[in-house]
Order: sequence, then C-alpha cells, then structure tokens
Amino acid sequence: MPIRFSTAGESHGPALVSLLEGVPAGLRVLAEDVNADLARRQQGYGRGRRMQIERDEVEFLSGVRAGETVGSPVAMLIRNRDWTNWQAIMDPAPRATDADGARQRAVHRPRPGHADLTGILKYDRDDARDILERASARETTARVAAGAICRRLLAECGVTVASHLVHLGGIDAARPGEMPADINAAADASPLRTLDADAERRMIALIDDIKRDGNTLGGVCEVIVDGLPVGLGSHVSWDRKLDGRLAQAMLSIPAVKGVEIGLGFEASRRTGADVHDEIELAPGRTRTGNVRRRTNRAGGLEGGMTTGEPLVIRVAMKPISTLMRPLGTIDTRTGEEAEAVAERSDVTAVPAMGVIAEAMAALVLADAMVEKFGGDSMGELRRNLDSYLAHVAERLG
Ligand code: EPS
Repeated sequence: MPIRFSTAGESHGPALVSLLEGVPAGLRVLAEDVNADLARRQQGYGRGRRMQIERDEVEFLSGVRAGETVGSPVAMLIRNRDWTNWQAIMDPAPRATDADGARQRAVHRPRPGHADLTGILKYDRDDARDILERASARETTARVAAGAICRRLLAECGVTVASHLVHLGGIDAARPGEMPADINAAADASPLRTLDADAERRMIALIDDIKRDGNTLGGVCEVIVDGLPVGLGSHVSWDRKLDGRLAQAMLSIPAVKGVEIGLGFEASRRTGADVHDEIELAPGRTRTGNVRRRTNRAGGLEGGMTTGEPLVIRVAMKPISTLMRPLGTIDTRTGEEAEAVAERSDVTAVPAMGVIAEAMAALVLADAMVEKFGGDSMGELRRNLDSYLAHVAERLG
C-alpha cells in the first residue's frame, strides 16, 4: 500500500485534517483543484442547513511547495465554520461544572441506525455526542480532499473518475443512450447529479414530500473510471484483489450498505453465456492490450485486475438515520422508552455520496497505480507506465 491516508476531526470541532502519504514528487496540484471537489461534495438537493453554513476550503500544511508535491506527506486542513457556534460544547478543556454549555447538548436518546448507542456502550461514554461527532458524514470532507490529489495523479496518467446518481428512494434514473463525454460536467449541472431529467423532476418532488413527512431517503450512485491500464491489482492474494479493495473503500463511506461491480448481483441470475464478456482483437487499443471486450458486464475487472475497459461500480446508501419525525428508542439516562434525538439533518445526501465514492475510487486506484509503476517522482511513474503500455501493445499487436 504505497499510498496511505487517514483523517481526523469532529463534525463541530475546529477543523478536519487529512493526511495523505506516498504521493510521488512533482505532481502539480493547486488548492483550487481540491476546493473544486470539496464544493461538489457540498451540493445536492435535499441537504440541510449545515451546508449553508460551511464553505469548505483546503489549507495545505505540508507536502506541497510552489504548486507541486515534494514527496513528503501531504497534510491538509479544512476548517468547520460551524465551530464558532459549538465552541463551548466541543471545548477540549476540562469543564468547570456540568451546568455549563456542554451538557445542554448532551445526547442520550440514541438514533436507530446511527453509531450513537453501540458507540457509547463500546467506548463507555455517557454522552452520545462523543460518538456522533466523529461518526458524522462531515468526515468525508477530508476524504474528498485526499481523493482530489489522487484524482490529479490519475489525470496525469490519462485516467478520469466520474459518477452520477442512478436511483433515489425507489425511483430509477435511465442511463442516456450514449454517455456524455464529460460525465461529471453533465451530472454536476443537475441538482441531484443525475443524467435523467424526467426522473430528476420526480425525485425532487419525492424529496419535498419526504421532507414534509420528517423522513429521509437513500439511493445509488454509479462511479465510472475511464483510461485505466490493463493489469492494476492482482489475482495472487485476497488483499491484493482490486475488486476487494474497492469494495472495502466504498463500504467504509457512512451509510453505504452495498457495492456492485459491473453486473453485480444480476450476474448471479444469468447463465455464463450472458455474463462473460467475449474478447476480440482491437489493434491500437493499447490500454487494454490491443483487445476489446464486446460487452463490459464485468465492469472493468477480471481476476481482481483491471481489464482496461471502463471500471463501473454502483454504491448504495441507506436513508440518513436522523429523522425529524423521530423513531422509537430508549433514554440511556433513565432507561425509559423515548423518541430519538432529532438534530438538524439532511433529507438525503446521495448526490454527495457519489462525489465521495469518486474520491474513494481515486484513492484506491492511485495506490494501485503507484504500486505497479513505482513512484518517487511523477516522471518515473509516467516513464514506467509508458514503457509497460508499449510492451503490452507489442504482445498482441
Ligand atoms: C450529519 C449531520 C448534519 C449533516 C452532516 C452529517 O450535520 P449537522 O449535525 O451539523 O446538522 O449536514 O454533513 C456535513 C456536515 C457534511 O459536511 O457533509 C451526520 O450526522 O452524519
């Protein structure tokens, strides 16, 4: 795992931190590149008031100099604007008395579906705020920052990562007959990041209805990665298989419950003849090794390795667990039945999840790229990639 990353930060703390290690030196990267993805993650019809408070912007603390990575860990800071409203509650200093601000926002009516209850039992805390602040999907801001750097690395290697929303709360979006050349430009122009305008209208009406009802909605986004060379990942060991690495990355996104690659679950219902992609020669298609799959039901992966065909991953998110019409729970102070806490929330965050899934895909794929082609510097990575592609092209040329 040459590229490693970790995040820190609480939802209403002072800031989020993202630490990305293993990026080769010489990658051109600007704060604007990161900020563009941070802004995309903040969009989406159905988000709540918090997104009107925040305007996520990155500050590089290390690893980038004069617009280029220098090979050292890239540390990034994204401040929480809402912190000013939460200072007394989130203050790291010991409290003078329990009567001060902190206790006023103590959470003792855990939300079904959130980390609240299991977290306080496991970590032996009285106040579920100690759990929910970190379990909050706010953390994904730091993932998107790291993912944006990896997206730049992939772009230098001719790889693009895009996504669009394909399902929301029971409504399917149809795929266009031909996908737009720039999928993200088309998806970002839609308030739900979907490519089906008719479905979008019905989804927006549904979100409005569900909001009035104090309820929440889940959905599915599809990530499409184009330009990958054949042979990233490996068949030899379970933890090197790229499909497994991508699934783990996607399932780590808050509220994500399912991942499909290519046909996914549908493949189990069909016969082999209707699942596997026939192979034909395709001279000049160097990234796939001068061959083409007549279909791409495998979604760009065979045997845990990229085929060079587009990588297609669908990621399913459950409805958000903070409902304004609270579900039944218990009060952990009294042991009595109660209604779950109902803090401000979003009706749905599926459009944002697509952007987060892009970031997670970029992190895994940049890691696989550096693993295969080495990477103290971008020049070295490019030379090794080009030499490999030239060699592969000769095999069936
Ligand atoms: C979240 C609850 C809401 C969301 C938040 C995730 O925040 P708050 O508790 O401040 O109203 O807006 O998402 C973000 C802040 C974000 O940046 O995506 C939760 O409980 O997971």
